[in-house]
Amino acid sequence: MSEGKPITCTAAVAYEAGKPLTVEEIVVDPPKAHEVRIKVEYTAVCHTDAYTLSGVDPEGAFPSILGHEGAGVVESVGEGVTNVKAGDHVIALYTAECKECKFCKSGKTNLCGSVRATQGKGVMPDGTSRFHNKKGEDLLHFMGCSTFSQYTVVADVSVVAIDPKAPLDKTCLLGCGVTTGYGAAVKTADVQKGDTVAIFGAGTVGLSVVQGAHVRGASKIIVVDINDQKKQWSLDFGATDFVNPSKGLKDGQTIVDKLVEMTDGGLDFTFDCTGNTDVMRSALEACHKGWGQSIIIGVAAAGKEISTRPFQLVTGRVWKGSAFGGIKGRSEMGGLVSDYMDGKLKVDEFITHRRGFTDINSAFEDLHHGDCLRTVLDLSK
Ligand code: NAD
Ligand code: AHE
Ligand code: ZN
Repeated sequence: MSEGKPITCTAAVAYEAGKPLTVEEIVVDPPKAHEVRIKVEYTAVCHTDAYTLSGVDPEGAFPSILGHEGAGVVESVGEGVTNVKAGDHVIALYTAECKECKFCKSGKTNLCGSVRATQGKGVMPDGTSRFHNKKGEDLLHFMGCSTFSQYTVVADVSVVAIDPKAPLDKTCLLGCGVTTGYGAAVKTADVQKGDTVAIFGAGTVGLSVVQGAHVRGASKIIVVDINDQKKQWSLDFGATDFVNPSKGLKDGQTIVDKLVEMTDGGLDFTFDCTGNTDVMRSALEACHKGWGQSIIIGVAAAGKEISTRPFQLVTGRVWKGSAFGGIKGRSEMGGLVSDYMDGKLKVDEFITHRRGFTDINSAFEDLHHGDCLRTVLDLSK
């Protein structure tokens, strides 16, 4: 029995920005009150992990254990934990849900105030870390999840139990990319039948927006991506059109001109899934005058700012953002898992690569290739 004792296991440690992760043995302390220790079975690598490792995340701190798209089995729980128990199959939640704070009670947002401040500093809610390397140095947590370790400790508000019949090597993707894009379409934007939609960036997040817009019966779903390899995937997930702005435009035509022309004045909804602030501007300006809404999902580097002429907003276009697709993890993840199990939500289709955990640096390389949506890592290998 490991309960109550430190566990020595393998983790991938980010010691320095811009450097490969170090795969080494670490020590994971037992969970304290209102904490949960999880045996992570599978994790995928999200673009945001690469963003933070690159050094451009204002909240990025080192040494740390990255990873936030993971699923596993509860090994043990600390005092006072009632929402999960040892043996439960779980998904780690980077957007916590305490159900008690001002945010959770507002009914207006999925953002939760309970642990976000300490999460951003890379520590548990009591201000300390559960991770130590063999030299005895503390290692920071990341996004309240740190799934790049065979064992992790999270706050009880940052974990949800799921149907044990659901395969963890697939449902790990619901920890971020798929949920984020799908939720942005069906919750944040609340796309309705017949709406016109454009998605900039066809990675896992963008293609999940496509999936959500398709499920809602959008009449036009235009994907904009600079990589032609994304065309077939876009169509497979339900896009009606694909535009590559680096070659699909007439002389002097901008991507905004092209989209406005294709939609008789602009789109009902656009989504940025690139993190590029110039793209965000185009996405806003491609919205229909009077009512078009542009949803920012992409994460931009420190120092980057968005801009447009205020006239764009005065004339009725709306700029919004979406974190984790507006989904409340503890209340709504069960529904997404059953939709997946019932064949109503595609998840498997995003897994283009599989690797053993110790090959994690290659998984970061995979992200830079057009043939990769998600690499799933098996923590047992
Ligand atoms: P990804 O790298 O797999 O996909 C990005 C896509 O954008 C690629 O297909 C790329 O070819 C395309 N692209 C790049 N520049 C472009 C341009 N100028 N015009 C059109 N297309 C362009 O990434 P992902 O995992 O799908 O994540 C997308 C973004 O969403 C990232 O910024 C990530 O950090 C962010 N993200 C945000 C949330 C959230 O909750 N807000 C959650 C997950 C990911
Ligand atoms: N640390 C960054 C913010 C990064 C960010 O915006 N993260 C998204 C999730 S990305 C998942 O792949 C998010 O949910 N943000 C809301 C939140 O509370 O973090 C920075 O710029 O400081
Ligand atoms: Zn992510």
